[in-house]
Amino acid sequence: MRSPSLLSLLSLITSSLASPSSPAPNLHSRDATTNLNLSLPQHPLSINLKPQQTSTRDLVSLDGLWSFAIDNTTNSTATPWTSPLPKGLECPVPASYNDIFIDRNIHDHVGWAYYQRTVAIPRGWSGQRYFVRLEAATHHGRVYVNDDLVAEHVGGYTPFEADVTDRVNPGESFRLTIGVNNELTHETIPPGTVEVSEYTGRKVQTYLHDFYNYAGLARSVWLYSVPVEQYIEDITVVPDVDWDEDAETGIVHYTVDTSNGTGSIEITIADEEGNTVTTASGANGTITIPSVHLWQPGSAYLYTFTARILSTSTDPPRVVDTYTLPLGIRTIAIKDAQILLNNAPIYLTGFGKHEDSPIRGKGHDTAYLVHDFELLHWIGANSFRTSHYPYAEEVMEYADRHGILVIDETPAVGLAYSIGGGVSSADSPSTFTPEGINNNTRAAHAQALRELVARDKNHPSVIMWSVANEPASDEEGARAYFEPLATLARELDPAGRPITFANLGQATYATDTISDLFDVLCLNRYFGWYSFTGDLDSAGIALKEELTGWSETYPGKPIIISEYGADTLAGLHSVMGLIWSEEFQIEYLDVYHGVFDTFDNVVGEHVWNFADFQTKEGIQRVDGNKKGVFTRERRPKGAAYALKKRWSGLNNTGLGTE
Ligand code: BDP
Repeated sequence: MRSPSLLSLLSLITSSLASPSSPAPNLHSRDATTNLNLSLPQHPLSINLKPQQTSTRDLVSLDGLWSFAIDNTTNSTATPWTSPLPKGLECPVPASYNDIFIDRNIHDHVGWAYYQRTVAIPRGWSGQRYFVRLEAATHHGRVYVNDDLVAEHVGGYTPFEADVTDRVNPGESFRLTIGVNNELTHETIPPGTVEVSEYTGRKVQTYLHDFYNYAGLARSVWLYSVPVEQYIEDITVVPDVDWDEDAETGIVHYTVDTSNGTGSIEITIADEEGNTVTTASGANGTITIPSVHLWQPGSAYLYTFTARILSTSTDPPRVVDTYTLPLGIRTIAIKDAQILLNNAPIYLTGFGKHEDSPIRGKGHDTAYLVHDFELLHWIGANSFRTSHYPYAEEVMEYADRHGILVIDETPAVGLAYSIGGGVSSADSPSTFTPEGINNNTRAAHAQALRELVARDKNHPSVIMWSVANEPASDEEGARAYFEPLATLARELDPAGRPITFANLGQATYATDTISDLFDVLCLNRYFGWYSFTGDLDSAGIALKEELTGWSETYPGKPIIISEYGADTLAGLHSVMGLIWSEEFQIEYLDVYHGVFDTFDNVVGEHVWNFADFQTKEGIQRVDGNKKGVFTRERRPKGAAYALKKRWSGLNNTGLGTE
């Protein structure tokens, strides 16, 4: 059972994020290991299971056009805009708002923006408890029912909810206003800095990652109901396999959390034909599935796990609540510098991606979702990383159904003050300081990790957690910052998935201070682009030298090259293979692949990036980052065909092409 009052939890989250309840350790000691406080401040979670329509639950989409306004005042304590918004602007949900309107003021806005619409609670919902659920509000959301604040959440890429049961009766309507704030500070994840221009008085946002800081309601908003009597709050399934049998036996450890009540819990597992293969009773237990169909890349067999609460006060028993979960049975382990998926080595092919498309920005779009996965399939990719934040839950579900492996990343990107979107500045300040990335940043980071694992723990597609992208892991303070987070990541996942982080080029095997805390070495490398620009001979030698160093320093750990790539202007050709041309991108990848193939412990290659994507305005990029193998509109560059050829010939990708 979990705590009954969601609202009190939500306010607790906000207040505890603002001022951590337990004193956090000093991150800046020279001897970091003696100064560790492993007890990170605890924040309750505000996430129930993703809403679904079942015989006991209702689901109403609140997507569509909402009234919209931005708050141009610099005073963050100004009265929230809960009165009816001025007529005029309508903003689509889901979508980032930045590129929708032809208005620089909105595009560049820093601060609160407001979405508003009228919502009716269906008449038939008496006897139900009902929630407004936001899949994401980037980066800080507030939910108002008429004039009252009912929920608040910090963190732009994970869901949260407001229980509105006691505020609006079935059959009544209310004004739903959602405030969304896009400000990033040194204590948010991802971090940034807000300054006020002395000339215009306008807020200006800077940040350390290159992708554009899209904001708004980029994912769906729902109104949904659950039975008041008792409902299923959470389900955890941990799959395993007994390999000793002739026919493999699937094992499922499960836990069902419910609200207070007296019903009994029944579990059914059905196969893809809908036949029940096994049943169980009780809030937790272990179920076996003889002759199990394994979940594999490219062949994603999914069972259906159904949990029901039954009231035995009637005969036959009455179903109080029911929820179904797709269930993939597979194992993931690290052994002898290999990643074992279902007990066999797997080689990862694929990309770092972004949620990014023209006009919608980071808005979830099912057409792009399906088309992107079609392209992954076409090119022979078996995996991707959710660089640099958790993606929409629909993406994870689609990966489950289509057999794509996912390295699931937190929004902790930009924790290296030496980097500005991939372009180094030599005399940058230290990263881990009280004025920089500090204990409060780490508390926000820990909360982002908790919410990521809570949301995605049941997905068979998720094979690894990435705790951060390119932190300054070579700087003083990095170990004190990351050691508790690595411990937390292990504690959070009952399935014990491997953990990793994407390592920054400047933090080499000789200077990095945290890689021993992780299971898999994910390395982002840009020899030939940010260093040895255009000189692929030197790039190949430097890459080989570095991989040798990592292999010797961490002999048991597998290596994935989690980023390598070159900006490429689609349609630009060069007979001499000069940089920015399609020929250079092909040659660059080819040099890297030649080196990878000489290392048995290199077990994956994720090209940066799947597609061109929008970046912050700056003098180093022309209309975004062009390292895509596809353009932003998803047209192939020459490298797409080269990758397709290579990946279709590789062993151990699990795609049946070898
Ligand atoms: C890496 C970052 C990635 C950038 C990439 C680049 O991890 O987010 O987009 O560089 O500069 O440092 O293309």
